[in-house]
Amino acid sequence: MDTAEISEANLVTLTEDAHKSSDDDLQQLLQTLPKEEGWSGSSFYLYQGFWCSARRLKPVISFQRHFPAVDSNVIVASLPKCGTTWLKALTFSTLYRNQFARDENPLLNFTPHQLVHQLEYDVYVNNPCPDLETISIYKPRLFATQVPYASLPISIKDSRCKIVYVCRNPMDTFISLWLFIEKLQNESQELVSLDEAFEKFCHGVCAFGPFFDHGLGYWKASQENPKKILFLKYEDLKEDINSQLKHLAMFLGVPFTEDEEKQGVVEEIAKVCSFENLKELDVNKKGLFIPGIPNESFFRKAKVGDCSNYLTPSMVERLEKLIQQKLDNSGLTFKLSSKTSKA
Ligand code: PAP
Repeated sequence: MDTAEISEANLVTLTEDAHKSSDDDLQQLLQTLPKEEGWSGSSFYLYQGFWCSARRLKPVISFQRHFPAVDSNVIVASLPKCGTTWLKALTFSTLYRNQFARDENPLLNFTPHQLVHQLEYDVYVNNPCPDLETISIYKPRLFATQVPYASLPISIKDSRCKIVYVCRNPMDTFISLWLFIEKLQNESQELVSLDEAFEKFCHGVCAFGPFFDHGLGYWKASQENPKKILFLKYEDLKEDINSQLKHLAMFLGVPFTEDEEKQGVVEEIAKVCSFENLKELDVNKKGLFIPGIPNESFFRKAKVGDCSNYLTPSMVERLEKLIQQKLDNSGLTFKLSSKTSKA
């Protein structure tokens, strides 16, 4: 059975199952799901067509079931290692720029992940119905998710809330993810080899993957509803952050005024959110995101094309073929260093 078939079959029974979130129900549900070994010893389960660890599934289901999206909400969406940290910083700084003094951006003292909460991690992890009022003091409320478009809560799709998605070329995403997991590996975990991880990635087995399904889900939705979903690419942000920021502000309904542009507000936001700035801030150099994951692990090299230092020519060829196959006629393309990969 391929991923699509499994997904179809699961959707019917699992939406019902999603209404039960006790641990017993979760265990029962897990037994019905296709299972694969993950990259570092724990298993991934195929839930509604995407791969998810058992630990993550419970908050995902609570999020699906209980998140009460309202029209003013903004959701930042991504796959791990596609630019989540950067997009959180950019969206936060753009959306709330009139709520703090220009030289007092909260990013100077808090990590992007502390300022923009991840729905299926910190928001729903301990409580199926958290009080969202107390989670963020800023309005309109801004949250983040890695759940694929097809599996987002109905309230997000039915309301007029906006989604900003960031995608990254799969080669750099794979290497960034691999190096992140490798660095955090501890003795109790069994990390697969780079070759094995690559096989898994190509078969779609990575957190919230398959990679291509995730990107294409948001891509198609953004094509159908461009006022609701803005699709950004990491490589474009790297290439011209100022115009991407203006685009983002316009999409969010808070365009930069002429005065702001003259005063250099766009450049200021780009600079505060830049890799070079964030990486050197004490708040990002010290402390833990969650136990076992230091804040500094979200800042590595931030280079487009760094994958070429790790992937063999045959791996590159295989991914290029996959890109062609998966993105065929979709209109979605990726920049892999200087060249653009077209479907
Ligand atoms: P997450 O999904 O687990 O939160 P995410 O932020 O998407 O991680 O990915 C981290 C990548 O973004 C790292 O890429 P690298 O491994 O290729 O270096 C990290 O360096 C990069 N990154 C983090 N912050 C920024 C930033 N401000 N600008 C550009 N890239 C960044």
